[in-house]
Amino acid sequence: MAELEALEFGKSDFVLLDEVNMEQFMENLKLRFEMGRIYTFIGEVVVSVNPYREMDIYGKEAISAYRGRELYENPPHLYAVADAAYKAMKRRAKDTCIVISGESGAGKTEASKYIMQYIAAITNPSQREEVESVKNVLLKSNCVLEAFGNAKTNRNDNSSRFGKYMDINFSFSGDPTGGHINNYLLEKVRTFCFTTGSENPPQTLLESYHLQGDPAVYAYTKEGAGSSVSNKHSPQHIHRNTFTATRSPQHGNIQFGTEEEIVQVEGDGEVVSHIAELTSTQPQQVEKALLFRTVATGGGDVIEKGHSEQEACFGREAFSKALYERLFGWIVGRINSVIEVKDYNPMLHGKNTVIGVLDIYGFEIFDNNSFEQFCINYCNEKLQQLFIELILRQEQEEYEREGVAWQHIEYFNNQIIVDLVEQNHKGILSMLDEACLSGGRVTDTVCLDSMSSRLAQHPHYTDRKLTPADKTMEFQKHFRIRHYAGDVTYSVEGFLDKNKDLLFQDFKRLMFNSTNPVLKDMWPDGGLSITEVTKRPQTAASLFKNSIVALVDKLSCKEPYYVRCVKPNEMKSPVLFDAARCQHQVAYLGLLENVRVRRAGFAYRQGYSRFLLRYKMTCEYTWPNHLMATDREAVEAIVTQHGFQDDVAYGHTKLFVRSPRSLFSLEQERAALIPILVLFLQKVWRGAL
Ligand code: AOV
Ligand code: MG
Repeated sequence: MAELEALEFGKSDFVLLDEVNMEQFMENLKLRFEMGRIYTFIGEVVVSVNPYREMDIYGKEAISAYRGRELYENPPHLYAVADAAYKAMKRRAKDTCIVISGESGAGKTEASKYIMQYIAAITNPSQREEVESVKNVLLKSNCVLEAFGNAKTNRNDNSSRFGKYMDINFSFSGDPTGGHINNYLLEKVRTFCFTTGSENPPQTLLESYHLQGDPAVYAYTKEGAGSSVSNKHSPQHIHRNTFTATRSPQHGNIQFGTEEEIVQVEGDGEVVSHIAELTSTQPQQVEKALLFRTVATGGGDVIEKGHSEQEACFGREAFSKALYERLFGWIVGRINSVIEVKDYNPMLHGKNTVIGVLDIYGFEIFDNNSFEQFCINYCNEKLQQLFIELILRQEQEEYEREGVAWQHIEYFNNQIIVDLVEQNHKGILSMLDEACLSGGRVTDTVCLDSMSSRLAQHPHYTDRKLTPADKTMEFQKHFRIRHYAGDVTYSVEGFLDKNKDLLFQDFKRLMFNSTNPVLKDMWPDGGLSITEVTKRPQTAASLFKNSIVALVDKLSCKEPYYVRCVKPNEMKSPVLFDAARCQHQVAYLGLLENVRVRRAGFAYRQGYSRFLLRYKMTCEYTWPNHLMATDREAVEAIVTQHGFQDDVAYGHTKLFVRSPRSLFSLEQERAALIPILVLFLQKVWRGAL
């Protein structure tokens, strides 16, 4: 079947290209996109090009065509990868993960949803109620999370503004028993840099929140007013706007003024009392939290210090962001508490295995790149490192270790950029933290100057001031990193504040004292007194780094499957294949190297004894036991009997098989033999033989 595909729609696996070079790769990718074949394999990796139109390839028929089949039996599809990950998990009791990568708008989130749908569709054939309910929550949680965590950006109408890693737990019988969601770096700055669409929630709902339907009335939403979002995702957008309209805009409309050197909230107090009502707190307490902060003096006294106007504005914004972040975290926590595996007993239920699905924001280059883009792009560097680690390097190293003839393939190792960002003491993150912890004196530009002098020699770092042409005032606040995916110029403005991520304890206490138990629940740290609060809370960057390092650790102990998403054009067009843009992505995703490694390499490998255990029944010399000197010789006998001796290499401990088709024929023969064998054994047991 795959061969037929290849004739009509280009090569279904890039490994089958006549020659591995960029030209042929791109020609094949373009041809397939134009023929509506959006998926192509590189071995077990699926390359996906966003079709920007509805495709009739995800229905029930497709699901049953891929179910339980080998990767090469069907045309390339997300379902093939999902099935492979599922099979490995079920047959070999392996934890697996599916890593979906690609830039913003390339189709990662859509892919993750199809994968989840597939897994849901092929499990629990007996429709057991408790399994169905877990599946339901897993599938539907997406909609809730998107409603609160997605936004329209200039690159994607429905862009995920948070990273998501979902573990799905499976029972011994292969049915989902629960799961866990980790979310990463929610972009909370959008609570007041609002660029989303303008659909309105129902009027009655708005009124209950003391809101007007027109976003232009609110400081936090007026920027986005008038922009429209395509209706395709309407329900989600309504949820989203319900949220953004309910909490943040009120805050934005609080203005501060100074009278006789005392900072006050302007106006008649109406907005403050609305906020108090919505958060189930007292207006006086809201006002106090907005205008004062409690500080511990050196002598151990606790005093209240009035804010300057600027500090009050800063506090207000930090409070809006924190409300949003905590609400999002609370929602994720609620979902987790419903789907967490309960009453798990390994003795009773067997090994609990996991499939992880990672959908995390893609590499981002905007017109103005700030701290958020810096973190997102760092995360993508880490994932690329994992890809190199797992697919490219391990592969090469294994051939060398096993003594199998092998031609070394050159690839760009981005470790140097990862180090530039995260190395202790010497990396950018450490320098940012240093600046944040050194008190209020260090400004963004001072920090940039220090960074630039320390990193002047680094091949992937440029201080824009160094380029004579850029010596304008504006560029004095920028630095540039040569990422594996391209150059990105970051504006350092706001880096330190965003990294400190400071929220005055007074706001936490305010919310902790809310009479609404749900809100109170979101702010447990509000119960601490000012003297108990740690002096040096972790910075946003170090928290993020730790979470990404933990994520990479989690992924690296699982068997990985990859979906590499490509965005065909910037216009969201279903017909335009922007060759230059695509080629750039193919290059930085390392797809060509991936093909080379794959082609030079072997699709399948197995230790001799395990191979023997699985296939010895297919050969007269090895069944039921072989009499040869070593397992390796026995394996040679199987391979020779099946006639694919030219398709293999013998390593020190493992057999390497070049083409999966050889193995496939072996699998088929084994599958055909099993029923005969079972009959035979039954007869033996019954004493008939
Ligand atoms: P992303 O997750 O990779 O971006 P999405 O998965 O949100 O990108 O895809 C962007 C848009 O492309 C979707 O809203 C769909 O309109 C369209 N699209 C993607 N994949 C398909 C598909 N298989 N079939 C039909 N349409 C598709 V970001 O979240 O911005 O990095 O942070
Ligand atoms: Mg997304």
